[in-house]
This record gives sequence, structure tokens and C-alpha cells, in this order.
Amino acid sequence: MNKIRFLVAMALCVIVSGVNAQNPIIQTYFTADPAPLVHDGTVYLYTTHDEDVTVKNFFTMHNWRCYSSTDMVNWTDHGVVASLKDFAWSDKTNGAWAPQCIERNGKFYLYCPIHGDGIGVLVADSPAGPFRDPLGHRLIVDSENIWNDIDPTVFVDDDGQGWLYWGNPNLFYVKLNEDMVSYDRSVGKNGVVAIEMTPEAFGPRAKPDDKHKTNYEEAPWLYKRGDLYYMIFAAAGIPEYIAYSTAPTAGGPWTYQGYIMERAPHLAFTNHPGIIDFKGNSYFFYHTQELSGGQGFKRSVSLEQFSYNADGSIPMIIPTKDGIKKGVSNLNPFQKVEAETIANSSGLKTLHDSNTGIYVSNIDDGDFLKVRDVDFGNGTKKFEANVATASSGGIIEIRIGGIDGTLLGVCEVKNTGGDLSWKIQSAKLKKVKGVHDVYFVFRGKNGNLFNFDWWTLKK
Ligand code: FUB
Repeated sequence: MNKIRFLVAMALCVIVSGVNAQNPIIQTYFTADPAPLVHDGTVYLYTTHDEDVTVKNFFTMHNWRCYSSTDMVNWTDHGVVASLKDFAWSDKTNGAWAPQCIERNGKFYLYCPIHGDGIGVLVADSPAGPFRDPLGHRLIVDSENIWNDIDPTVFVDDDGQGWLYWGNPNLFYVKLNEDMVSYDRSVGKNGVVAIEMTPEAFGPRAKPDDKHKTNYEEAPWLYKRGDLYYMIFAAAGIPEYIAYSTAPTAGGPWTYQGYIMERAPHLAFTNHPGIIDFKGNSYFFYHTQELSGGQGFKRSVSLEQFSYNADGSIPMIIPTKDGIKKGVSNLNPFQKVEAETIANSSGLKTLHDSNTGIYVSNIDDGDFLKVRDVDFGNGTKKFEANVATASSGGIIEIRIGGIDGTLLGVCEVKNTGGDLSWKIQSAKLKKVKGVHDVYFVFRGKNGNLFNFDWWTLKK
């Protein structure tokens, strides 16, 4: 999608949802198939990436992205953390479908389906990579039908047993060995166990056919809460509902429990669940087609908070535009804040530079970047930004409360000698105390005004 079409779609989204809406949570790229991982006080969100240009009216997906948050309202972009090119054994140039990442013994294992080429696994020493292929071949080698091998979900039980489920429109699992990159070959057919797809286990299909015997479609999400195992999944064909089943063990037997998210006009024809508990709250990730103005191959991750019922059942979750109403902590602006830490934005992209990492780019006149719950404490005097531009630059208006809210100061961004020649530029700020949503509103005459790496406040 070119910038103008992207801006029109984004403007529509902002008009429809308002700058105060939190959904979709990522606005710089189209993201789908959310797979959250809680690690060390941070939520890492792995997503697929629908390209801006859809080819042949089908999913156009080349790589996987990662975002992180400590407050559930501001998301830091870690960029592309893995791509089809990481699997040397696959010649696919499209098909980077729904992944999941898990940590074990200090290593991060990212299970990646390549549509039509099975499921591979990558490993890294840190959650945002760099990831490498430890096997040099696909992980699941004795599959019944490689086209079924999509949407892996992974879980390590309290007894140390790792489980990897996957499949469309049938469910399979392998019991992972402790190395997480091989599996127990003594169960099932060479280690692959096909789950019996019964209406009792996964719900009655309204119109069953040869392939679809139950309500289960794809996108399984496996986890344990208390003594109960949950399998959340996309259900009932296209457009997809989200439903779930529960079991007394990770291997089943599964009992169907019903729908937890209905179809809705702004949802895409696919949906994909991801559920976590974080800092005492429960969160449900899914995707919609809102940001693209209704294009099902250009989806975006959204997020809702929910509470389990007293009996452990999951209530119906209503997709909202507001999303998360209250974050779980405030943002400290007196340290370096990456510009790619974003609650909401319009018109922006992020790029990677080997010197500075991820930075915000594609900044044009009128674009904005919102950061939520910024704690000014007893006040601040100065704003600093690390920026770069080969052109005449532009300005950053620093506002609170809205894109037209109180103007605290204006940072002039002048030519730094190159689009990747980073310099700190600063602005005096009006004194303000307490916690506020901050809006950086960008102004200037040319396109691509400057690049924006990080910002901070000084007392
Ligand atoms: O994103 C590509 C595919 O669409 C996923 O693998 C499915 O879960 C569905 O969301």
C-alpha cells in the first residue's frame, strides 16, 4: 500500500475509533495472529505481518514481528525478528503464518509454520532474537498432510513435558523432548498424535463436511490455569468465531465449552486468539481488519482485558475500539524512551538501522505519536529527542491530553547531515506535573521530515 492509501485507511480508522481508542494496538504495520509470551515482567507479542501490498488476493506474509510492553498500553517495536529466509531448507517466498514463542532454560523457541512447507523452529538467547534454525530441516517430519501443518501452539507443563499442538482442520500434537526441537517418537504415528475430532470435544459443526467434522477450524492456543487445561481456537469456518474446550490433562480428553468471541463486522474472516495473565489481570489478543478499512488480508492485532468466571469458564469477550482502559504501570520519561514505544499513531512506520536499532520513520506533516500514562512527577523543563534528517527537517509539538491538547513545547528538528546521522535536539517545556498522555504532533513542509530514534525529559 502506498503512503497515501495507508494514510486514508489510517485516517478512517482514527475517525472511526478516535485517537483515544487503543485498538488495534499496532498501527505502523499490519499484524495478525497474536502470540503473547510473558517473560521477566514484560509481555512479548509475536505477530505475523500482512504486507502492505497483497499479492494475488491471498495472504502475503514474509516475516514475523515482535513487540513488547510492560504496561499493556504502550508497545515497543522490535521489528522483524524472523523471516522465511531463516529456514534455508524451505524455498517458500510466502507463507509466514501464525507462530508461537516459548522460553525454556534461558532459550527462546519460536515455532513457525510455513504454509505448505510444515512447521520449523528457531532458537534465540533473547526474546527479540536474533533467532537461528538449530535443525536445518522442518520440525514435524511425519505429518499426515503438510498443508494441515499450520498454527503451532506450545506449552510446557508443570512436570516439564512440552506439548506442541497444531493443525487445520484437525488437531495433532507431539510431546516435545526437553531440547524443545525434537519429540518423543514412541507415541502416535512416529510421534505425531492425531486428536479424535468429535463434537463433544470441539463442538458440533453447523454444516459438517468431509474435512470439517467439528467446530474446530484452526489457530489453537493451549495453556493451563489451576488444574484445568484450555484449548482456545478459531471455530465454525469463515468468518471465524473464537471458541474453546477444556481438559483435565494437556493431552485431553477435551470437552467443548462454547464460543467466547462472536463474529463482528470489523473482525476479519479469520481470527486468532492469544491469552495471558499479566500483573494480576487476564488479557485476550485477537485480530481485526479495522486498520485497513475492511481488508481481510490486512489485519491488525487488538487486545481486551477480561475476567474468568468463578468456575474458571471464560465469558463472552466483546471486541471494542477502546481496548485497554487502564494500563498496569506508568511510563518513566526521565530515561531514554524509544520513539517506537507507541500507544497510538497515525501515518508512521518503523525501520531498522544497525547503529541505533529500530526507529520511527515516514514522518509527515500532521502525523502523530501517542504515549500513554507518562509520569511527569514534580515537573520537567526540557525535552530531548535523538533525530536524523538529510532535509530541512520539521518540528515536534509536545502536547498532553490530545493531538490538539495543551502545547508544552516545540522541538525544532534541523538538518543533521544525513537520514541516519543521529543528533540530539531539544526544546524547553512548560512545567507540568503528574501523569498524562503525551502526543508528539509532527509538522513540516516536505514529506519524510526526519527520523526519530528516542526521546527523554530532563528536570
Ligand atoms: O495468518 C495466516 C493464517 O490465517 C493463520 O495461520 C490462521 O490462523 C489464520 O489467521
